[in-house]
Amino acid sequence: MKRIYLIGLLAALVLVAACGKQNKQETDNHGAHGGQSQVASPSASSAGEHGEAHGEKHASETKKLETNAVWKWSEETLKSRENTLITVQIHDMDGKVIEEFDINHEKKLHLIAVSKDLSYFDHIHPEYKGNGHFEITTSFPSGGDYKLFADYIPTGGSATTKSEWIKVEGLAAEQVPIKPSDEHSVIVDGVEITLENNHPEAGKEIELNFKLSDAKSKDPITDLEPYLGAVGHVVILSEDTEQYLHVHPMEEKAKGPDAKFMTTFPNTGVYKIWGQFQRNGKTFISPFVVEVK
Ligand SMILES: [Cu+2]
Repeated sequence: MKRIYLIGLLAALVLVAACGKQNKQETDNHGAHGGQSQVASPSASSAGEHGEAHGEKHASETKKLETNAVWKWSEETLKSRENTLITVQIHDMDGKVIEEFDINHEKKLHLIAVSKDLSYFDHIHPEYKGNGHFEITTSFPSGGDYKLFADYIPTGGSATTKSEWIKVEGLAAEQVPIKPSDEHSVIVDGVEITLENNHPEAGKEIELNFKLSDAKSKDPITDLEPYLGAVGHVVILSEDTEQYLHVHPMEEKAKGPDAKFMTTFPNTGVYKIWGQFQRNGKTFISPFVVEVK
């Protein structure tokens, strides 16, 4: 009697396991059970490890998962050069917490902070605390208005950017005009970076090629290290900070002297481009201002 009971139980367990598998497949195929994060979690994290796949992923995404970000800071009044804890809570449009995020460029969420005149740029990575909650302690160099951008992909959704203005008390830095420059090269940390093909047209896909050479010897740089899993990372903002552009490296494994990225400027106007690269364990930022016609 006991043995029969055990066999029955075993059979039931096997059945349950098989059903579980099938359910998971259905979830993956139809994405109908968005709430079942426990089921979706293993596939989500493994997919994120393959950075190369993410370009294709954008193209094949058809589902629409809308999300929102709620920003909070620990201090009531923020002061320049003083630490503040910034938290970002991501939820869907019904206020339900988003649990799962695709890993994009090695991170679940990228936080970009810029001053209103775009002269200050910071790219940081808040820690994921679970339940759609990210946090990071940071500070701002001077008084003024800053805009924060959270860049993330909710699993089952597409690349999302949410922003918030933040006011910082303290001595303001001198405003720098955002002007397209005739010079297409900058020198940062002994590296000369030239932005080629920088006559972009609105609505047309363009390849942005950063060419890197030693500022003194003019020798091509060929020892770039991966930064966030690729040859570099590029952030682009329109002058009015309304347009945040997603940029995709062409050859992630490139080491220089060329670092190529694809993007499309949506409108005419002035845009600022920040290319971030890494060499000898140190990252450096090359800023450019271009006019899109
Ligand atoms: Cu980032």
